[in-house]
This record gives sequence, C-alpha cells and structure tokens, in this order.
Amino acid sequence: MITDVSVPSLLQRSPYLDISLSAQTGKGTIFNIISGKSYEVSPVIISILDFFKKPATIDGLLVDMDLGADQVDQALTYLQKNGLLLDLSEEGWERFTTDVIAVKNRIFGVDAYHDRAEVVIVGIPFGKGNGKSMGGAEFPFHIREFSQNNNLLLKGADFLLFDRLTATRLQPLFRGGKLVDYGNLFISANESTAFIYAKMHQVASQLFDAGKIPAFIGGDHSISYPLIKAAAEQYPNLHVIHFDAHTDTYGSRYDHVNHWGKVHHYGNFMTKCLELDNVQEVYQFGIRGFANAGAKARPKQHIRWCHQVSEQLRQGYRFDLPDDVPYYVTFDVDVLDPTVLPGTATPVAGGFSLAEVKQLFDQLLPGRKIVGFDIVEANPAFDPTDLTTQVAMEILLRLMSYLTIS
Ligand SMILES: [Mn+2]
Repeated sequence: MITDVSVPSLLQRSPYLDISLSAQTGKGTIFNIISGKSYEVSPVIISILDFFKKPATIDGLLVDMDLGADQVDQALTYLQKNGLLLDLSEEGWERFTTDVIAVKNRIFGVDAYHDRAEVVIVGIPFGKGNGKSMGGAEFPFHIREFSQNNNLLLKGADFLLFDRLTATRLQPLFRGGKLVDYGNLFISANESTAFIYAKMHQVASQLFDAGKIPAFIGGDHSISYPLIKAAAEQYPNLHVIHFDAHTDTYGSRYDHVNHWGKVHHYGNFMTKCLELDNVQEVYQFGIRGFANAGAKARPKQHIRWCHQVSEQLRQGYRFDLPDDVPYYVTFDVDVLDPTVLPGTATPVAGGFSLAEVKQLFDQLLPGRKIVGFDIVEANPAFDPTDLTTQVAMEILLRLMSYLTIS
C-alpha cells in the first residue's frame, strides 16, 4: 500500500495492455491482451498507467501529478488487483501477466478451480508446434464437448464403466472437489510462440509451487517442454515416463534458425528436456517405425521399443523403474495403434492396443509419485468418428486413477 513508503514499490504498467481514450466520451478503455478482459476507466487512470510505462516509484507519481493520496491509493489498488500495474518488487508478480480462462462446460462437470483442489485439469489449446497440423489446438475444447454431450458426470454410477480396481481408485478423486477444471491457457493470436511457451511454463510453475498435481490436455507435443521444465524446477530429481511412437529427439533443418520464432517443436521437445539438469532419467515406451530406424539413446534416455514391450508384457516381465522418485508422465496418443486411435497428425503403424496400454499402466504406475502428466497430439481434425476422443478420455481417467490424493 502506498501509505507505507519505507520501501517504495517499483511499479510498471503491464506490457500486455491495449489502451485507448475516446475523445467523445472522455473515457478510457484498457484491454488486457492476456486475460481478454477490458476495463472502462477515467482519464486519470490512463495518465497513471502512462506514468508507469517505465518502472517508477509512487513518490515520483505524487510529485508529478498533483493528485490526492487517497485517490492515488484507490487507483493503484484497482490497477494492481486487475494485473494492469505490476509491482516489480513483489515476489511472483509474473503471475499477473498470464491467465487461464475458465470454461463453462467443465470436464465431467467438476468444480472450477479453488484452493482445496488437488488435481487440476488445464487445457493447453496450442497446435503451432506441430509442423503437419495445428488441429491439436482444438482438442481441449473437443474433449469437454464430448464429456458434456455424453453427460459424463462421473459422480458414481458411471464408474461401472471401469474394472473395479480403477473405479475404486477414481472415486475419491471425484469427491469433495479434489478434481477441478481450471479452464484453458489463454492464447492470443498476437503472441509470439516463445511468449506462449513462457506462459505455459508460468502457469505450470504456479500449480507445482502450490503443490497441485496438474493434468494438462494438449495441444501438440511441443507443450511438454515448458511443462516438464516447470516440474523439474519444483522436483529436482524428476523422472519422466514418455509414451510415444516417436523419441522426439529429431533434428530438423529449422532447429538452426529461429523458425517462426519457435524455440523448439513437437519433434525435438525431448532433446530439450534431456538437457535439463533436473531431469534425471527418461523412459520411453512404444518407440517404433521408420523414423526411428537409426535411433540411438542419448544419456539419460531409455528407449523401450514397441515390439519389445509387447513381447515383455506377454511374458509378464516386470519393468524395473526406480522407486521413491517423482515422475512426470507425458502421453502422446500416437503410441496407440492407428486402428485404435486414428486421430493424430503423425500415425505410425504397429502400435499398442488399448489393452496393452492398460496393462503397461498397471505395470508401471501403481504406487508412483506422479507429480503431473499431459496427454498430447490428439487431433480432432483427423477424428471424424470421435474414436480418438473416446480413447483419450479413457487414458485421462486411467492416468488420474494412479494419482495419490489425500
Ligand atoms: Mn509422437
């Protein structure tokens, strides 16, 4: 508050505002590009924002503008509360530059975000990281519509869809508001790709910091890099379980130029993850196809070929992964065979059946400390029958069933 000037706050106008002043009405309009919200304000407010174009303290403002301290106090409180003016000396000011837009058709009819939530579903409607199709951006909207159209409220009886063990594990999650739907990351067409990735990272960091388990719904696979980076900052011994037909460590001629402002893409996000010190080991399941003919594992990368895993599952082999370490799970739906899941931009023949994925989950996931997960590359543009959405929905529920909640 401005009354306490012993340590003057350093304030700056949010860089994500579109401000206009109407000569006719004399009123100003502030449009927050990040949140999509707009505010009608008096010209005084606009002058205050103008003053804070560059970082400044309020002392300067009081001298400069000849305003009453009460008036200024009110104005600054209003501007800061709405994320229009940032206090650069306050820890966590960055969170006001990002936003998640709530949705009305929340998945499974769960609550909107609140502090008691333990598992938080967040849509990341971003598809520009996939060079073949941007359709993955539609999936967070699509899966919620699917949930609503099928009246999937999952308050009780619907659990009979699943085997008893899965149903038993899911029930506590749907009680007492432990699972919430946060909405979608707000993405504006004006934003650079690098900036959008930075926002994903910020939103993920806030959730990890608050001790929540985020369940991200993509989006193409490039989104997983900022999400895993945020997880690894919170959990320095992070292990990643990666389901995919692809290793996503591919080079591209675009990597050497700043192609469309991209910092990485769907085909090399794992290269970037392996470079993170806090990512300890990465276990890849389902790798196959001609794109991987010459695949060699890098340090920390453990490739489990699809045909090899299928055979091992038949023989009842136990996969040996470390216990008592935090895991992040990234699930590219193309790990499934295209006959099971056709709706993805880069299908690869010879993938897992749904039964194999269930078996693999049951082998790998019980008792693990899963700190977050994502499901990516489901693409409604290639999914006229909704088969992909059905399967992705089942994967989402099954992954959630292994989470540890209080
Ligand atoms: Mn893939």
